[in-house]
Amino acid sequence: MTDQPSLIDIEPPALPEGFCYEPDFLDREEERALVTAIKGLPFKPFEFHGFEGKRRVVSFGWRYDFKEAKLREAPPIPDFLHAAGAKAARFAELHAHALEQLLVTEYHPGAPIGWHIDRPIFADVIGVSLLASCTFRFRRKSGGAWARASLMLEPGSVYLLRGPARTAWEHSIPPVEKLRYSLTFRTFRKKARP
Ligand SMILES: O=C(O)CCC(=O)C(=O)O
Repeated sequence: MTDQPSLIDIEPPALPEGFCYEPDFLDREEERALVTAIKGLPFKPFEFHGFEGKRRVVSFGWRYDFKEAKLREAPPIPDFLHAAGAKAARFAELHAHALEQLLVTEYHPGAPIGWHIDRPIFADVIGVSLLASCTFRFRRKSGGAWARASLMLEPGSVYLLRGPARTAWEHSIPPVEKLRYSLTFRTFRKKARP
C-alpha cells in the first residue's frame, strides 16, 4: 500500500467561476449548414500590432482595430448567422440585440490563439465551436504560480465567459489538429461603444 492518491481520487482543477459550457448546442445539420456558408466569408489574417497570426478572421457589427486601439464599424451580421446568434443569446440569457459584435475565426491545423483576456470594452463573450474539437485553457496568477484549468471544446458546443472567467482568467487554445471555425459573439460594456 502507498499513500499516493490514485488517479481517480485526483479532482481536475475546477473551471473558473462564470464559465458555462453546453456540448450539444447545435445539431449536426445546423453545424453543417453554418460551416458551408462560413467557408464563403472574406477571411483575412488576424493582425495584432503589425504581426499576422496564423488564424484568419472576419468581423461583423464592430471590429476592434488593435493597431489604432479603436473600435470600428463592420458590416452587419449576415442573415445566415442570425439563428445561431439568437440561440447563443438564449444560452447566455441575453437579448439577441445585445450580441452586437461577432468575430468568425478560421483555424487551420497548427493555428493557435495565445493567452489573452478580451478587450475591456466588451462584456460577455459567447463562443460556438464548429467542425473540430480543441483544448480551451485557462490560467490566472495565484501567488507566485499560475492556477490552470482546461477542457475540450466539442464541435457544435457553446461556452460563455462572464464574471471572473471573463475578466480575471486568461484563455488560450493550443495549435489545433484539424480545421476548426468559431463564432465569438460579444456584448459591450455600458457606454463602451461609440
Ligand atoms: O476560437 C475560440 O473559441 C476562441 C476565440 C478567442 O478567444 C478570441 O477571439 O478572443
